[in-house]
Amino acid sequence: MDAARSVSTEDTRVTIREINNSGPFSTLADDVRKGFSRSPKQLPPKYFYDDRGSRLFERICSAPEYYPTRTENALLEQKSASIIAHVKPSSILELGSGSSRKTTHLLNACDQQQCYSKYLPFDVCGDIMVSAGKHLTCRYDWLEVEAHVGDYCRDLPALPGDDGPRLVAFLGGTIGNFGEDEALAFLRGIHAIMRDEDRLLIGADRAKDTEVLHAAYNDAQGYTAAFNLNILEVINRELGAQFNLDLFEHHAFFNEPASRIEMHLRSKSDQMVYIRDLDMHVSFKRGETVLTEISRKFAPGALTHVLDQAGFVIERHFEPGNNYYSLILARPKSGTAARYQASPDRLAV
Ligand code: AVJ
Repeated sequence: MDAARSVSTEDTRVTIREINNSGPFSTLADDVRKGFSRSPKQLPPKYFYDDRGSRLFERICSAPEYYPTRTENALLEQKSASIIAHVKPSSILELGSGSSRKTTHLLNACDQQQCYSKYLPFDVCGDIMVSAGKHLTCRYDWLEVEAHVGDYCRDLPALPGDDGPRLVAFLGGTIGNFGEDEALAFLRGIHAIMRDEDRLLIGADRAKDTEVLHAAYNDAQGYTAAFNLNILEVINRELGAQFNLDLFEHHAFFNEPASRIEMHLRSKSDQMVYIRDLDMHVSFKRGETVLTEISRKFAPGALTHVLDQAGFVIERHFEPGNNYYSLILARPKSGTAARYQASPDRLAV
């Protein structure tokens, strides 16, 4: 069953395929009901990113305390030429492409090396990919953009294959927002759509001084706090809830034993909140917190381990002088990539 729908755009070099266009909030009701029924309460971080949340996230990325974006960007700027020369991709598939800003380093390298790859952004929001795609086709006269709308945790199997090597990019350090099992399952899902000559390019944040980490998630301008609180605004709007944002506060800290940042929303008082569309009353004790995001900070060995478990070997590992961040190029372990190449009887896995 191929439910994908192709939508035409004015720009003939930007096409968009809707694998799943139910939008970012189609699972919100279920997730909110479940998350508020748990103890401790919890919400999935993917709901931060409505229009306002996405703008706040952009602010976070340029805040002086938030080093990951800058660091990854510098690594991509320096290493894209060698990555493209090595992989010679016929297509670049980017999971969670957003504004595609990070991708320009890879595309610049393609341009310089006359490696005319197709670009396949994959995200929940089609509009952003179309406007980013138009921008990119203006900049690169050879570029074709085939945007895919869907949920990259679920819809990867519906992606089209490719004849040449594919570079699958998962940047920004988002792998850190998954728990251990989730991260492994996600990487295995990527592995399942890769062939031997394909490569995974993944960015991950590293463990470092607590003060540096703390500052990155508690920026002085308060962008991270506003970003965190915005998830309540999303629930108010999408589910007719009555959260008063003044009665919650941002709380982010480094959980050192678990090597992860935890972002919470902390209730400033005893309160009861009604969520109309769920017909649900949720009570909060003063000081009680809702976990809204984990952001794991990896040791190099932990990255090698999870990639190994998912069927990858690290081919190149780029890091800055301060070891703040890892940009990793990995390939499927020999003989483990089955799709397209294997004889049909080997596809039953
Ligand atoms: C870029 C999505 C991985 O975990 O650092 C930034 C999101 N949360 N500040 C991260 C985020 C709070 C971010 N990711």
